[in-house]
Amino acid sequence: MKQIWRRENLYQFAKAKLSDYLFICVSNREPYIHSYRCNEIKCDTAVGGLTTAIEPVISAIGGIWIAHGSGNADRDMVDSKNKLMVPPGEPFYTLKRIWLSDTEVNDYYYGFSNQALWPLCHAVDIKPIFNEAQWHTYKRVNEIFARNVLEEIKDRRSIVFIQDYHFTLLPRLIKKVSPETIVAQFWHIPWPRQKTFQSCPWREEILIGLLGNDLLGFHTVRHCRNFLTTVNRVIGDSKVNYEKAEITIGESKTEVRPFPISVDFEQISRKAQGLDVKEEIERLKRELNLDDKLIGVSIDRLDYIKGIPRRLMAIGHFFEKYPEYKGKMTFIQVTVPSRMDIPSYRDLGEKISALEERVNLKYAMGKWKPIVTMVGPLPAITIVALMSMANLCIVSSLHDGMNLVAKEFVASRHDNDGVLLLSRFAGAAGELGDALLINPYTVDQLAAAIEKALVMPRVERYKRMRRKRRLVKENNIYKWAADIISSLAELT
Ligand code: GDG
Repeated sequence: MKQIWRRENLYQFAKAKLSDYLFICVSNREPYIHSYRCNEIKCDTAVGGLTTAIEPVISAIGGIWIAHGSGNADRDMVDSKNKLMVPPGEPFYTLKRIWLSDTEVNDYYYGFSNQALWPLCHAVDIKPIFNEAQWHTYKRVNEIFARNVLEEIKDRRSIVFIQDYHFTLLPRLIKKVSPETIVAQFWHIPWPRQKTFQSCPWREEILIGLLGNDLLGFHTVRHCRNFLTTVNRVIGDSKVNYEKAEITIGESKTEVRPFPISVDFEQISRKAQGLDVKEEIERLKRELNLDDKLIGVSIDRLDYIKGIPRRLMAIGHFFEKYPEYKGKMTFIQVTVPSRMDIPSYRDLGEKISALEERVNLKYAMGKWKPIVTMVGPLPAITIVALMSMANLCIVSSLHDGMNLVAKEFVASRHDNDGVLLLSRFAGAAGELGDALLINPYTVDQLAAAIEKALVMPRVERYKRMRRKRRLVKENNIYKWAADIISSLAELT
């Protein structure tokens, strides 16, 4: 039996390995966002596992989290240095908020990050837009963050842990001024093939920026390899050692490593067994008229990488091909609107609504309709309830760095039941081979996989789910953080 990482042993481990260092985490999105609602200031926690993984590390070795202050009440909560202590209620670390103008947010976040880098790295239906003005703003915002990070470092021994594609230039900017600082970055999305990346007009600057990192993490070995090959082709004076997964340029060396991100397995599994989840399931079944129905569920941010339109077409196709399920199976689609300032995201929202309407019009019978739509963000308890009550969960991303929903579904199934239909093109497929692996581009195969899931014998469902649960339990979010800390400790 492998060691199971928990909050407590991660805390001890971080303390033992890195306690001489100041730990600075940098991300675009803040772990806590303050907003005015009904004339009161409310605090929301960012969804996803990052905060869960980083907080034990910060609490063990002391540190600061630097992020863009995006809430409309954020400014009213900080001191004169734009800082506040978090989490609210039991504060133990500092959050430093960076202010950006509307133009900066438009060009750096909605522009270069999400209309150039995001589509470039996912390489699916939407093509990147390379806009010179947006690129310049993106550079300026990276410089703003660099100044703020360096202000904190002063001459302290520090580790800077940067999140994601919003900050490709930041590592080099920090290293230039503070070469002894250890800089690491985790890239939460795929890294594309080198040929795809070559279409970026600023590819060299971006790669040189990223090679300011001592350690660069991706979800999968494939993303690491794509990165090594890209650097090998684009940066003439780099030395790429594929065996050691290391890149050297002059004096600087970057280690490239896979760290598959995960979820807090035990917390989700425990939550799923709670009385409140039971009550929430009863409420949902009553309100959505699902009592004797088979249930399918998908939960996604509204993003074109998640393959939602083809999935809805597959639901229609399923009822066409297997009409015996009409009135007996309901598919619940939860979508959380995101990046709605970008035209391709707005178009996607409209396309999805039209498809849902079409499928429902065609197949509805009496009170029953094939697709029930829920618009998020829904409370965490509703998400766990939906996952716990479903016979199957579909993750049909066209391309996805990891996909945490797949792992959360597994963690919530303490009953060992439920079938996961998982896209081969999600990073999670590398670990969760016991899922029904699907090709999200083929609508009829996806429909056939839904039927396969519904007729799968109980023994097989249990066997597959038990194996997946063991895997996610061992490779949980705390192990993700512990593996990164081990690699960082080797650099000290
Ligand atoms: C990026 C990469 C990578 C969703 N709806 C609600 C809700 N959620 C939560 C899910 C899950 C999270 O949001 C979504 O995580 P994903 O991993 O699926 O997707 P991205 O947002 O695209 O994240 C991805 C990830 O970074 C981490 O590295 O896995 O590949 O694209 O936790 O449960 N949570 C609540 N209500 C909702 O309605 N409370």
